[in-house]
Amino acid sequence: MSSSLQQWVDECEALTRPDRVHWCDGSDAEAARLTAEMLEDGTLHRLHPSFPGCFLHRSAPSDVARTENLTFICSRDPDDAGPTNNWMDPDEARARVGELFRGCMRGRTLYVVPYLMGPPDSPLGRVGVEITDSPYVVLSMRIMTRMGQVALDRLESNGAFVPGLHSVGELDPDRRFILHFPEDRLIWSYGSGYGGNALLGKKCFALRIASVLGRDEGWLAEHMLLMELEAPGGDRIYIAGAFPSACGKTSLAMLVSPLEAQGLRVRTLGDDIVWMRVGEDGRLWALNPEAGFFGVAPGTSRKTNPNALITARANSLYTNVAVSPDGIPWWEGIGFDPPPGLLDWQGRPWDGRGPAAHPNARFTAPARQCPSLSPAYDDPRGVPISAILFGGRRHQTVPLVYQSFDWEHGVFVGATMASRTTAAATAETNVLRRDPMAMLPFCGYHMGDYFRHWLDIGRRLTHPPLIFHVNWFRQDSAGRWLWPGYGENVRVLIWILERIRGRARAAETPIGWVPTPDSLHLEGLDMARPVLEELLRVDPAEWRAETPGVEEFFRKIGDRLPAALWSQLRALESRLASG
Ligand code: GTP
Ligand code: SPV
Ligand code: MN
Repeated sequence: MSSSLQQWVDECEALTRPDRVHWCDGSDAEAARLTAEMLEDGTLHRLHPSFPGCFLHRSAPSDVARTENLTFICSRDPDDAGPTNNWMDPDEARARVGELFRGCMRGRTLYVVPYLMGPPDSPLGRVGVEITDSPYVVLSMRIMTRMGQVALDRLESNGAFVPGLHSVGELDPDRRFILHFPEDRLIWSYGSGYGGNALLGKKCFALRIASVLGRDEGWLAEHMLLMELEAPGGDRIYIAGAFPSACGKTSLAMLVSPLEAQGLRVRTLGDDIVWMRVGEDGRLWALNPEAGFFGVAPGTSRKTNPNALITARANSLYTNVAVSPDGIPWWEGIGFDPPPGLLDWQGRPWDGRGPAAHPNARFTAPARQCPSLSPAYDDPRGVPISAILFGGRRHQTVPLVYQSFDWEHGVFVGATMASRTTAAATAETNVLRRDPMAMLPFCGYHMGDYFRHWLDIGRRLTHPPLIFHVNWFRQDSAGRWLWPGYGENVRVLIWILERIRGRARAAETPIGWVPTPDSLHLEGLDMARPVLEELLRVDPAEWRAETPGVEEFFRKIGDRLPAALWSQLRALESRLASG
């Protein structure tokens, strides 16, 4: 084992004073032992035998989502964190939060969790080591990453790893900090046991720290799904898509195509994080560094996402869902009535008022169990990307789909996207905010530099993916969805495929290329023509009302915003003025 790893573990042990230290090997026996202990002490609860190997976990009620206000980038220079991140001086952070870690594991076990992000043998793969006092985190990391011996083996070869120190502390939001030290590639997380705050391989490493690595080394770490679209005849293309938290990545990645009989099929590679590099062939290559899905439960049903239900039917954790007295998980939008005697997400008899499951209740399930998993999922090279999608929850203004004019305009589209906030984070929900590339909470450095990095990557691509914006969430004046969504989204993917092939018709508008009504494959879908026209409508007046918000956001980014994006804004304004 690497001596620097042993040294860091010793330091953490001296700081946190655990009663025991356990090095995790990721074995079945280890998982069985931890599970038994957690059943014993009430951290986990058994579920119905028809969910073999599945358990329920209930969080502290004040610890059910990411806490963006308590998440910090601790770069030496505050300017490197940029105006969209919280910043804390690294020395101050070490002193303040070091005090919280001091002795915090007394009476507890310190688990050393080595994990690999990316397929074994992939040049893009990276090792992380999380130290945690939460056995729930250990079990979750075992699902979400390639954990244990496989990571230690990889560590042997070059010794480099991203260290992350985590303690649940007192689970007190007033004593909670999610800290990233980009210069040291180090993560400190104190006071939360919730996924994105506590499973350090995910948002902390694979996005915030990895985005910095990508900036320095010339690649991209993105908050994206990764999917394969198979066309009649067997041709396959790969698509990556960035939608903000709880805006449909898992659902799109696991989509069951209503047109399978016609040879149109979707396969899943990833649902949350993508690492992308420029290949020697001038294409953009992508892989999913994770090994599991930490998916939103509410809204998941046999109709909306059957593959997710199958994936999470065994060997999975359910967090903050409701359960029937005999241990059947239940949540809003699951597609059947609440069983009698339902217990809500806090374990209380549900009185029918308020949600039974927490709106951000989640399942943690192994990717291997996904029926639609693509054979390319753990290809060490990754897959070549033909299209990038940006999207969010937009009730008005934004059409079902449009194509950017080119890479630079596509970067502008991603940089200026906005979405309504969701229960995935603790702040107010359903308010519209700019969330560039769905990375607002996850970019580990200055957002202006991040946009420049995207533009630089584009210059290195001789065969860049086409860039699109999608919006499944447009509403009519009564607040009803205009588009059926879910499986039917494949119809938009078909249009995208045909655009890549140079076949589908499109109308040029001030914001980009929009499908002509007859260019969408809508056979078998009962959609009235006026609804379709409303879905595809681009109203210059509405878009003119949109640009001041973009300008305000660009001013906030400040002088590190690439001039090319200002030019894009001015060009859009002038197209809208004449439109
Ligand atoms: P994170 O894991 O937080 O990053 O979320 P995600 O982007 O993977 O979102 P997910 O697919 O889990 O969807 C979140 C919510 O949006 C669920 O309640 C879904 O049912 C709902 N949703 C997903 N796709 C659609 C769609 O096409 N139309 C509508 N109306 N809702 C959707
Ligand atoms: C998100 O919030 O975007 C998630 C869930 O994917 S978490 O891993 O908790 O960040
Ligand atoms: Mn996410």
